[in-house]
This record gives sequence, C-alpha cells and structure tokens, in this order.
Amino acid sequence: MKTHVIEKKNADLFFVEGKGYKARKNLKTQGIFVGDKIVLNEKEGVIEKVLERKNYIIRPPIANLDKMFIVIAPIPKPDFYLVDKLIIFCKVKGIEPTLVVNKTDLMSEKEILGIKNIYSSFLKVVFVSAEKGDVVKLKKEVKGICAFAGQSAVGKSSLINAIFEEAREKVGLLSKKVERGKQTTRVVCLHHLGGKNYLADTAGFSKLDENLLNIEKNEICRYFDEFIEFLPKCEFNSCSHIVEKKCGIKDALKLGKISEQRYNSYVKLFEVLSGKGR
Ligand SMILES: Nc1nc2c(ncn2[C@@H]2O[C@H](COP(=O)(O)OP(=O)(O)O)[C@@H](O)[C@H]2O)c(=O)[nH]1
Ligand SMILES: [Mg+2]
Ligand SMILES: [Zn+2]
Repeated sequence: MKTHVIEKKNADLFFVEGKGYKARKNLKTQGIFVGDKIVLNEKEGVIEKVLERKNYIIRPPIANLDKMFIVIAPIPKPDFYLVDKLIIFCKVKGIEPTLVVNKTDLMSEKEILGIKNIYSSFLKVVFVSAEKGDVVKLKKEVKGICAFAGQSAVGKSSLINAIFEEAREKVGLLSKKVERGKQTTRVVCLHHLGGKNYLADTAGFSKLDENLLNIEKNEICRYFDEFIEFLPKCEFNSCSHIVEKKCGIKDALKLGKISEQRYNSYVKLFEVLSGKGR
C-alpha cells in the first residue's frame, strides 16, 4: 500500500506533490492535517484513508512530526529553560529533538564549547550560521517530517530560507522566500526535500506552557537524560532532588557531572508543576 504525505491544505483541497485532492465525504476534512499520511485513490482523485498519527502539534499545525530543530543563538540571550522544556516536549510526543546553535559567526570558541559540554552527551547539536549560508550540516539533519522551534529572533526564518535556497540551487526546488518577521497566521506548508524528508516552512513554539508537557512533577527527572544514571543513589524513590540530604542528583551536581544550568531548569520546572513557580 503506497502512502503519501499531505504537504499543504487549502480549504477542502489537500496537496500531495503539488497536486490538489479532495477527501472522501466520510472523512472529516477539518481533522486532516498537513503531515498526515494518507492513501490516495489516484483514479478518482480522492483521499481514501488517513492513517493513524504518531503525534500532532498545534502550532504550527503538523501531524507526524519526526524531528524538531530547537534553535538558539548568542543574541537574543538563550532561554535554556525553554530549550529544556522543548526537549521534554519532544520526548513526550515521540519527536527527535536536535539543538541548532545559529549565529556562530558571532560566537567565540569558548561559547561554542560551553554549549557542547552541556548538551552533546545526550543530544545532537549542530552549529550553523544562516548569515554565512553555513547550513549544510543542518540540511543533512532533515530526516522525515521536520519543523523549527525556538525564541523569537534566533534566526529560524533565516535558517528555513537558507535551507530552501540551498535546496533550490541543488535540485531546482521551487520555493518562494518565507516572509520574514511577519506574525500573520498562515497555513503551514511542508516542503519536500527529497525521499521521505520534509521541512515545515514556518516555525513554532517561541514559548511553551508547562501544562502542555502533561507530566507529573515526580516524573520530570526521568526526562533529563543525563540525570538518569544518578537516580538510584537517591535515598527516596520519591526524591524531589531539591531538599533531600542524600540525593544522587545533588551529589552529581556538586561533582560537576550535571550542569548547573540543566539542574536549574529541572528545579524551575518542578516548582512550576508544583504550583510554586512562575
Ligand atoms: N549575525 C547573524 N545574524 C543572523 C543569523 N541568522 C539570522 N540573523 C539575524 O537575526 C535576526 C532574526 O532573524 P529571523 O530569521 O527573523 O529570526 P526568527 O524570529 O527566529 O525567525 C535577523 O536580523 C537576521 O538577519 C546569523 O547566522 N548570524
Ligand atoms: Mg521568523
Ligand atoms: Zn534525589
């Protein structure tokens, strides 16, 4: 059975490889998302069936997201709490997170190393510069259905444009420039970059409400990958890793095996989910 991916949606028309199709009447068309995998009846030119989704997100509205590029830059100052929340969000949703550090043209080796030291043991980290057109490493990471997330002004639109620019030069992909800086609500569109690889032309999540994570405060520590090996050293199973005396996480922090920055994100999230933070 051959399946296709919805790349664009316009009223009741769904686009697959540039061609518009209607859906069978029994399918609720408002429930079909860009990214949905579908079975086409080419003869009749209709969508026959929508396959079960692995996930979907609302902003941008995409189904079956495989990978999220979480973008940071030296300017504006990185919001690592947002980064760490987005990593958890990805885990919850079955999305592979990748940390993209943009504007490396403005960074020192020391700054680059600082980020590597914290994240690269448990996360793919790529360093790029949209300004310099240095995005090949990022383009190679576009596997499956991918979208960008991150604070405003870190360069998400610039990176999307740079990747499309590169793709257009290489394979003659037709694409218009993504509009920069405009906060208009527009429908998301997936650009096919060959094979099963698609990139959303718009970014999401410049903020993330903690409630969207849908996890209990006592589960948070299990979403911080580098914490897991130290959990058995906590005296209590229900350890909050904040006030307890005999705590594997706090010991690891003291020994520099867990970064202060990541631990601070953990504490902040724990407090927010306890109703204390914000
Ligand atoms: N120096 C430098 N500036 C960049 C780079 N990428 C983007 N910018 C600038 O950062 C600003 C915000 O970029 P934009 O793509 O609109 O960010 P977005 O809000 O995340 O979509 C713009 O002025 C860009 O020209 C980069 O690699 N280096
Ligand atoms: Mg933008
Ligand atoms: Zn503990």
